[in-house]
Amino acid sequence: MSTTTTRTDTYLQQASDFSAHNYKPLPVVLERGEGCWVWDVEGKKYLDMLAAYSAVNQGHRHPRIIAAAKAQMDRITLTSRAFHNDQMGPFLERLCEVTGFEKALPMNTGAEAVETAIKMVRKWGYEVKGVPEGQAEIIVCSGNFHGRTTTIVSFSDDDQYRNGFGPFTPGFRIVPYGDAAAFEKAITPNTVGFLVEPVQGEGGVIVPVDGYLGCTRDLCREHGIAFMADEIQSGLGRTGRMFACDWEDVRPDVLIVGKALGGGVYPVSAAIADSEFMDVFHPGDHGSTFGGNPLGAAVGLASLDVLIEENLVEKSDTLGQWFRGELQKIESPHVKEVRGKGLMIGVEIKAESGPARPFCEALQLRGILAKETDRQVIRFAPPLVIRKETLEWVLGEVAEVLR
Ligand code: IF1
Repeated sequence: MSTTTTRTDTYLQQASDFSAHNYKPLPVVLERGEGCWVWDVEGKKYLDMLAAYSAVNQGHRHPRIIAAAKAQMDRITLTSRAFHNDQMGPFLERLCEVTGFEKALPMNTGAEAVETAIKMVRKWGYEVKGVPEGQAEIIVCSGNFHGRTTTIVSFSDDDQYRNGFGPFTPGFRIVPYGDAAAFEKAITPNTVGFLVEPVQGEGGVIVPVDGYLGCTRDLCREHGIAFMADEIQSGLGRTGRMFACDWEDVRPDVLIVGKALGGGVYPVSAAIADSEFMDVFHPGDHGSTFGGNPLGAAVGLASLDVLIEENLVEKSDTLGQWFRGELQKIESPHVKEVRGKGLMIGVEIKAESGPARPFCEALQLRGILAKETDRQVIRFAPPLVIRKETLEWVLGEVAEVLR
């Protein structure tokens, strides 16, 4: 029997032949995106309920962000920091204005911004706090995900992220997420920082008990420890506030942003802090070829403008509350819990019902792209521009799949 080879098959084979197998993507090959929708090479339309892990909060190819990118491409795209460019200053001023901090150090990927924050806080520990050289400790949480560099996976407690990548960077202590008493017990005179996701993404959309951020923030102030919020995924409107820390009115000492800062168009990230921390960096201490480049800066500025002028934070809050409530009403023998904040939502599948992956595959057949996280959790994190009518359709499909 002749089997026709589809375009999808051709692309899957090519990816398998020539790419490292460091992912197991759903077998769908996308070629176009607009707003919340993407199309595969067979012409099939899908609703994107992942938004590239919250890097596409403004929707695919937002016209204003694309226009900013195209316009900048016709001027200058990369100078390196050996020279100044006319886009970085306006972008960083806007970023500081939106976040309420004095200075920002621009990088590209989230991991680079996390590494920047670690280096900043360690050096602050030695030069300002007076911790003995080489003794700085940073407390992190179980179930953390902060990136994939060897230093960052050094403090992961997920074996898959660490296996085979040693030797690891010392100077990190892991405490249970959400447990302020455990955090306090882990503090030593050499503790310089606490690195935490205000809502854990990859850990399975874990929202800490109310007051956790405020309590640990106070303990940090009491002990002269830098509270470092990794808002790379939870930030920029994802949880229904500009930053997830805002839910507890917590102002971190160091704010780490990425993903949606690049509007789904270009990698833009930053470590943001007041001068007390930022001024430990002197020329030549730290940098990156692309960090602060004019194209990324123009895109970053447009990404922030769209987020604010289209009121996407408010939309995430109201739509997310409604959507979560509706998901909770679905009668299903498989659902253990629906949790999240804003449009950062996880539907935990009971262990006896097997992993979340088959449910994501069933959703794919119905034209919905969602990705499991932490094996048991279906993550729903659509672009924040999604319309309520679209989510009403999603609810019908999800209800059938979950039943
Ligand atoms: C992958 C996870 C999500 C992040 C937080 C830093 C970073 C991320 C809170 C690093 C990146 C991405 C990375 C991507 C899949 C995705 C992910 F599953 F890995 F954990 F979203 F939950 N802090 N998360 O979520 O930013 O260097 O990637 O720009 O590595 O598989 P990055």
